[in-house]
Amino acid sequence: MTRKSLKFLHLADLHLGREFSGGRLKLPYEKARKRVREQRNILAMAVEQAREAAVDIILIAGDLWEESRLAQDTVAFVMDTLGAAGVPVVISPGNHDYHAPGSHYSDEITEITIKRRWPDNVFIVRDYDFTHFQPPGLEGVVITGIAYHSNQPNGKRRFGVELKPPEADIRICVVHGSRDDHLPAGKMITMPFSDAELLAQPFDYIALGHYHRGSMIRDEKGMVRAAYPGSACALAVDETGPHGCIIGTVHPGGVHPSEIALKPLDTRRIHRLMVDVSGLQHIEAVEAKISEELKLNKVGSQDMALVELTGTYPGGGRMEFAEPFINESCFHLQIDCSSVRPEWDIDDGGVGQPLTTEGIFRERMKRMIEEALGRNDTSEAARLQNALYYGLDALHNKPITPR
Ligand SMILES: [Mn+2]
Repeated sequence: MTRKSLKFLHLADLHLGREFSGGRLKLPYEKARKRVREQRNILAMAVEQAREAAVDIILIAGDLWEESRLAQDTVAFVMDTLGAAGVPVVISPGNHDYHAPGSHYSDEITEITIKRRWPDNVFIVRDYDFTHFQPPGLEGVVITGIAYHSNQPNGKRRFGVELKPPEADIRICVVHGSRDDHLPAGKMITMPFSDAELLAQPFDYIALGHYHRGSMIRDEKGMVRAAYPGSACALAVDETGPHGCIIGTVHPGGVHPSEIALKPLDTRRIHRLMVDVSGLQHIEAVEAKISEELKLNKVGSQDMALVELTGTYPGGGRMEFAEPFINESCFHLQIDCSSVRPEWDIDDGGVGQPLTTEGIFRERMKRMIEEALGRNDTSEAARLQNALYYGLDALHNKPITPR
């Protein structure tokens, strides 16, 4: 029998065990707990999708969980969920869900901790070198995978040499690694590769994991030969847009772009907006402008948003938003006012001799601020800056608001 195609569901970077509190979104405890359950549900939804789309195989390209932060019951949940998939599931462990003698991809460990072994349909790649196998029931298909043994940077260029998987109609590789020239800021480099290195390999499709933003790599014929689905669940403030898994159909030679798509699974999205408050004079106006921007950017009631305010405002970044405004705008609204400057521009003018009381006051304070900065005394400089603004408010008969 010659196999003409294989339908797959490709998932990566779910990061079960991640706590959602902290970070720039600052989710409070109750909302973070809710996200933890939603995140687990995404795995169940992926398996449900696999069933609905009648895929032949599920490919998990690493960071399914964080070995160092696993909740007691996560492994049993994962075993039950993947065990019920009804099709082979291949896992290539990544840097966060590395396979080691003491980690939960080891049957010896799960036998001790939860008295169970991994289900028969789940194939965990446990070799630290490329290994190849034919999944049972899928004639003509060969899968190649490789495991991480720790959460450490790994600069080895594994795709720098030509790999030699056994002959098959369709050959797939499942791997966690870093695409050159696309490394997000602050991301660890693990098993780096270039597009050219990947495309030179004899795989029809390479299921990638590690980068939390999705992308596809096409060959010169326009066929998709590798892809990152991105994180299955929106985890941090820069993970905007839809998050989920890839469903595709691979043929010998690759995946036609019309036969591969991201299937969103996360029911919430993260939005990041900048709003300029210059010219607004009261908090109600600021709230109205933020509401308008949320609407323009289609922030849904179930979504999360970080709004970064810029520009100038009478009191600077000191703003107190009404509770109903914060609570009712969407699931979670975080407003960062730290970049808003008071409306006094202390850098204006300053040419020649100051002629007015205000001019002398500005010059004197600016000099003191510079001297404080010269001593690297930033807190003194900040205090003097506040004093300058208080003084300017007073000289102009403006209300003095605490900074
Ligand atoms: Mn990773």
